Amino acid sequence: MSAGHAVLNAKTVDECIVDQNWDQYSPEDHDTWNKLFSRQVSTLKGRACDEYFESLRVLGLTGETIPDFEKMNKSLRAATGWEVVPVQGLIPSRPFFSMLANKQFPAGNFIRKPEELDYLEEPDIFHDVFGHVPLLTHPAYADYMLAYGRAGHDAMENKGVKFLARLNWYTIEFGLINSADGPKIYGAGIVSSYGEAKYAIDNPSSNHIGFDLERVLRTGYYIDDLQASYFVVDSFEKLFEECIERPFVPLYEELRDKPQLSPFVLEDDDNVIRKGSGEYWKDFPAIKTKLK
Ligand code: HBI
Ligand code: FE
Repeated sequence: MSAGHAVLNAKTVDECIVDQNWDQYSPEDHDTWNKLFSRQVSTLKGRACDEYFESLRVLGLTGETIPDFEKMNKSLRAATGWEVVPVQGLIPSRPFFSMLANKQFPAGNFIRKPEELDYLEEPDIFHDVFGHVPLLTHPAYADYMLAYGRAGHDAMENKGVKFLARLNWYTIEFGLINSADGPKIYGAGIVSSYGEAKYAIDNPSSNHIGFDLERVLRTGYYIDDLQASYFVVDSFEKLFEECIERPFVPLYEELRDKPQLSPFVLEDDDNVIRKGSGEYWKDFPAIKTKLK
């Protein structure tokens, strides 16, 4: 299977969709999926939320072979009406938001090479299907993803994509959720990452901050490193209520002139669940790449 490549010149949803070509995956591809899946399921034990493991069961996802989207979609549609649609890789924001607003999750159809096991530039089928797709079987989380997609077009018309990308980053990609024994992982970027799954929970470096919509919309991030702060929601229902009750467009106007906040610095009104030691990033050069 050829490596993925962004189709950022595509305009319409149809231009982004490809066949999964499940029969073209090589034995090496299936073996890579199997290795990633088995290692990550054991890494997530005790670190990911119960809802995530329940969603793997609902989807019937196992490590044997790369999932066939058509088969997987039967369980996903039955759970929440969502479906996974194969794309070549990252797609432009407009078709991306349109697909989410249509309960379609665009998943890369390629898998990383064995030598890329621990990090790759672009989301592959493991990041998308093991990371993002399972929780789409959870009704409240699926509703949040639908609302996120619907907010996308308004954001594009009102210079709000930067804010929505931060919301995406600190919930869909790197979110934590409270549980009886502390914050647990649900964000796809951590769920699908061997190193970050351990760092986010076990390593005392990072801050765990109670989710607050305005704080998240103003907080920048680095795309190429572990997080200095993670935001913790109480439940997916609460995340949905907090993010969907307030109209976003006026919020973009209100926040546009306020200074960007840093994930490296706690604010006085942060609901600090865990103050990080900062050990991990203490040697960061003073100016790393600009926070997004
Ligand atoms: N394309 N395939 C794919 N997957 C994503 O998660 C994705 C994308 N394009 C745009 C995008 N995410 C983000 O820029 C938006 O969340 C803002
Ligand atoms: Fe992702």
